[in-house]
Order: sequence, then C-alpha cells, then structure tokens
Amino acid sequence: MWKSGSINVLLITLLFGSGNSLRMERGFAVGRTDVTKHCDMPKACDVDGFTDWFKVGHYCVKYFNTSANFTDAEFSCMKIVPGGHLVSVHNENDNEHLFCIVKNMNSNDTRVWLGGYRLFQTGKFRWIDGSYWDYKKWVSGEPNYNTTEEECVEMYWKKNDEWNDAHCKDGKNYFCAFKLNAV
Ligand SMILES: *[C@@H]1O[C@H](CO)[C@@H](O)[C@H](O)[C@H]1NC(C)=O
Ligand SMILES: *[C@@H]1O[C@H](CO)[C@@H](O)[C@H](O)[C@H]1NC(C)=O
Ligand SMILES: *[C@@H]1O[C@H](CO)[C@@H](O)[C@H](O)[C@H]1NC(C)=O
Ligand SMILES: *[C@@H]1O[C@H](CO)[C@@H](O)[C@H](O)[C@H]1NC(C)=O
Ligand SMILES: [Ca+2]
Repeated sequence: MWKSGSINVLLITLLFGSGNSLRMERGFAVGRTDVTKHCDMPKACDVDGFTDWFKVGHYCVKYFNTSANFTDAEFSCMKIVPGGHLVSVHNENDNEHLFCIVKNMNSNDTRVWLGGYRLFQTGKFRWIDGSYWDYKKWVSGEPNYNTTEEECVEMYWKKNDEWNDAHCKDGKNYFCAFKLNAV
C-alpha cells in the first residue's frame, strides 16, 4: 500500500509542521538498556549502492546516528533514496533486527524514530510509508496520548525494543528504509 511522496510531504507538514508541544517525558532523557543480551544482526541489503544498509523484512534499512525531529528525519529519508521513508515495522522478527542494529551502533542511546504517527486526534496510528499498521509493540502504559500531545512513534530505550509515542519535535536518531521491490 504505497502513497506518493508528495502526499506524505503535505501530510507531515499538516500534522507536524507547526507542532508546539511542551511536555518532556521526564526521567527518560538518559537511557540505559540491556545490551548484554545476544541479538542477531540482519544481513546486508543486496542492492547495488546500498550494501551498507541492512535487509529487514521486505525493506532495506539504515540507522542514522544523528538527531533530527520526526519531520526532518522523514524528509532526509525521502531525499536519500527514491521511495525512502522512516521505517515501518511489520513483525516481531523485523522489530528485533532493528533493535539489534541500534544496540550495535549506539548502545547508550537506543531511542530512535520509527515511521509511525498518530492520525490527528483519532488515536489511530499509521506508517508514513503508507503500509498497513499491522503490528505494534508498545511499552506497557503507552501510547499515553490522551494525556499528552505525543504524536510520533519511537523505539524506546526503557523497554528494549518496545515503542512509545513521543513528541514529534524532539530530536532522535532514526531509521530510513525503502522497499526492496520499489527501486
Ligand atoms: C553514535 O553517536 C554516539 C553519540 O552521538 C557515539 O557515542 C557513537 O559512537 C556513535 N556510533 C557510531 C556507530 O558511530
Ligand atoms: C557508551 O558510553 C560509555 C561511557 O559514557 C562509553 O565508554 C562507550 O564507548 C559508549 N558506547 C557507545 C556504543 O557509544
Ligand atoms: C486515558 O486516561 C485515563 C485516565 O488517566 C486512563 O485510565 C486511560 O487508560 C487513558 N487511555 C488511553 C488510551 O491512554
Ligand atoms: C524540525 O526541525 C526544523 C529545524 O531543523 C524546524 O524548522 C521544524 O520546525 C521542526 N519541526 C518540528 C515539528 O518541531
Ligand atoms: Ca508516550
């Protein structure tokens, strides 16, 4: 289920362009996680020019170890490769692979943007690449959207590979991805 990039540009501008949220999730700013557990790194992406990306499910994925807010992260993913977006996650195995990449790249700060966001005030989440929201792995107590303005989905340091809804304007590292049969 793919939507054109231009729809996404419009959408994220509408959704996140003028965000002005105030509350930090206090106490979670400096994270520690269990980095001793073994995890399996995914294989390299088998696409010319992208062999430094990883193959995660039907996607080639790269971890960007630089901080950006959700909107900027999505724009940089769209720029870096045709069909590029913040990553969507569709099963447990892929979720574990993503977390394993983070642990290996930056075990001291595993908070990372995924491409999930809440559609306006509905409580329904979507993937910004247009794929189905067919898997989720929230930390217990998350998403806590009805008490905050947290609109965007991060993988969360607090509970290893589990997810949290977070302020879109916060800077986090991020995963870009493109679908394997789309290039
Ligand atoms: C990622 O960034 C952090 C701090 O910004 C740094 O400590 C770490 O070494 C970096 N990891 C890689 C793989 O470059
Ligand atoms: C994590 O932080 C410690 C101490 O601050 C540092 O020695 C270590 O290299 C860091 N690890 C990574 C992967 O950035
Ligand atoms: C909304 O807030 C109430 C009261 O804090 C809480 O019991 C409920 O679980 C929350 N619902 C969601 C979906 O977060
Ligand atoms: C994201 O950061 C850019 C600057 O890099 C800023 O112009 C934009 O307003 C920010 N967006 C949000 C939603 O905070
Ligand atoms: Ca939250």
